[in-house]
Amino acid sequence: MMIDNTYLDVKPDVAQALAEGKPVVALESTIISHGMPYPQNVQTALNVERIIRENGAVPATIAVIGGRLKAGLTEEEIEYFGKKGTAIRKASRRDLAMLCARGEDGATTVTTTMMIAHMAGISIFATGGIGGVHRGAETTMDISADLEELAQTPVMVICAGAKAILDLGLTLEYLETKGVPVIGYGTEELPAFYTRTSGLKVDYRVDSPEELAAAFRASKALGLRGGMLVTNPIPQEYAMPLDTINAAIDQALAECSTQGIHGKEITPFLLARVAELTGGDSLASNIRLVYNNAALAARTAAAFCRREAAN
Ligand code: PSU
Ligand code: MN
Repeated sequence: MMIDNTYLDVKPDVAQALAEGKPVVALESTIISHGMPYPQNVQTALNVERIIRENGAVPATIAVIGGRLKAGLTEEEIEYFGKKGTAIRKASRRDLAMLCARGEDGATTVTTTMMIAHMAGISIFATGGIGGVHRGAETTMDISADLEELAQTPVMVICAGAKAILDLGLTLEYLETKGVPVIGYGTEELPAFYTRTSGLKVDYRVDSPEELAAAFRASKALGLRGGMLVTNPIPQEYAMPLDTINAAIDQALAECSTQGIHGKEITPFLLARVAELTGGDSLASNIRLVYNNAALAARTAAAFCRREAAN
């Protein structure tokens, strides 16, 4: 499982858990540096790690520090990422080799977190939302590298769906083309991050961590290359009113185009604007859904380890 990688540093507690066949959950760092303001980002990242431990798994927050691919960060490193924020380069697949060669820092997106998790031998990854096909992609070709990574890297990504800043229908079409199963946890509908519903159907509904583990085990046993996308709806009590969130998204999208924002800046810009326009409410919802995903990921990782041990 573990591959020889001179650029990879697996944190000792993570390495030990992996060696003993114990559950580990990967976490991304772009959500810390680019997805939330300081100090809530650091507080959230540390709470997520605690929740994962409470649910029986070892957390491995993933990042690039000084050109090293880190599978597992210390508290100090999480604090460093949270403070430095958007001054850290958002690192996608295309950035990894340059960062390693130059000894630089990078905040890992869903794409690079999946890559580094896989290099370290970690199968389950929890986050908030994934990137996808942007609205207007038929002319801009703005499609997140996250979708390509899901197509080629065997890691299960547990998220709360994708934000409606994206074209969710096209995102599902793209995932279908790429052979990525989209699973609803306790739901038949694709959740849209702040809301539990989107009006779009997922491929499968699953109701327990054991079922998720069984599906992922089958995917691996079949030698399928890609990942699986689990969409876990935000708990009802933290969901946002649809009108509020849609109004903020429409305004953020309009500003994005009038200000000529492009490339990898688009997603962080939209996320930050939606958060500002909805006041603290969307940040509070965002934090809660990440906690919810972390708990499910830890329980799924535990079920996956039990299943691997039985085989
Ligand atoms: N969507 C969110 N929150 C996030 C991101 C997306 O709701 O924090 C981040 C993730 O790191 C994701 C990345 O992998 O943005 C996608 O960026 P892009 O659209 O540039 O591929
Ligand atoms: Mn993009």
